[in-house]
Amino acid sequence: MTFTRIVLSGAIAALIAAPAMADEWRGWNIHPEDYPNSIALETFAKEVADKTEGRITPAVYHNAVLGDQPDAIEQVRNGGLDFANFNMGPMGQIVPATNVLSLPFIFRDVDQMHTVMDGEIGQRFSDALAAEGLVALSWFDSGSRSFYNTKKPIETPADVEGMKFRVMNNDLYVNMVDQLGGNATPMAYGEVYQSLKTGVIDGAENNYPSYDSSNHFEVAKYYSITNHLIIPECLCVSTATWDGLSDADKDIVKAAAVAAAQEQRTLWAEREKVSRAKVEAAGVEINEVADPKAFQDAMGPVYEGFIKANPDLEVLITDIQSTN
Ligand code: GTR
Repeated sequence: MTFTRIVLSGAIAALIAAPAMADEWRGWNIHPEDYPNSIALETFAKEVADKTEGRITPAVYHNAVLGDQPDAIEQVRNGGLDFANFNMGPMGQIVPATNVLSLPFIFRDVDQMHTVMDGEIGQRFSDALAAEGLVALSWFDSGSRSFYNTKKPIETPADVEGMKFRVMNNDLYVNMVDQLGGNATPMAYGEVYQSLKTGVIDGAENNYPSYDSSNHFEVAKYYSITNHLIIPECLCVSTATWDGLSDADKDIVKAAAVAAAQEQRTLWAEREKVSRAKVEAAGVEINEVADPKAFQDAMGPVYEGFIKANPDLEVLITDIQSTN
């Protein structure tokens, strides 16, 4: 046997013996490990690893350790990260159609949001995301968002006047707070606690689970139920990652994402109650606003400005509004 033949047969034997290299996926998550979204992402990861028999091993990085949300969206788009759970709020700056989901009071309630997102209209948003490098495989619940602050209960739009609120990174939210007479500061989620504590801002807005898990309730003790935003969240995979999958693996990944969303929605409903009870027990003052319609009426100019700037998106608004 010549030297070349010995080396070659050795190399072939090593190849046969070595298990196929696993495809290690990196996933971004903003929330801590015990949050409903985090638990569902872990279920997704486990399901994909199990069903592909370890050929794909997704790992979830919690607590935004891989960067803040706008950066992470870019990373998933360019294939630097493989998957993530994104809120559609910051997505609007990149995929304009998704701004429709950030219009205040666009959905009547969370059930209507799910009907819309799980149906044909949701597919239109998925198509818009796909054109920008993001494959939305399923939709998570994010409840509804209300204002909270360090100063006083908000009863009417006039109470917002002169107050400084943190908003997510999207011009629509700046306009929303402007129309109520307040000042809006776009800021990364991770900076809000300290900014509330030091008085850089007076308040922010979010759902109960995030208000709780971010500990904002410790420093901003007035939570006023405005329910002004109901924003869906996606479980998104990078198009670069998705395109590299066989059809059979696409089916596995899609099914795992749908199952994860089902789990997330169940956990979410429970967590909303738990978080509300927790913040109340910690001394948070929760109030229903006196006239919810007054807040809704104040949003007229937000809609008018949006439709003027995006006439092609008006049909999405009317289609959502006419969905039961
Ligand atoms: C949460 C949402 C996060 C993030 C955060 C924020 O409700 O789940 O993705 O958008 O709000 O306010 O930045």
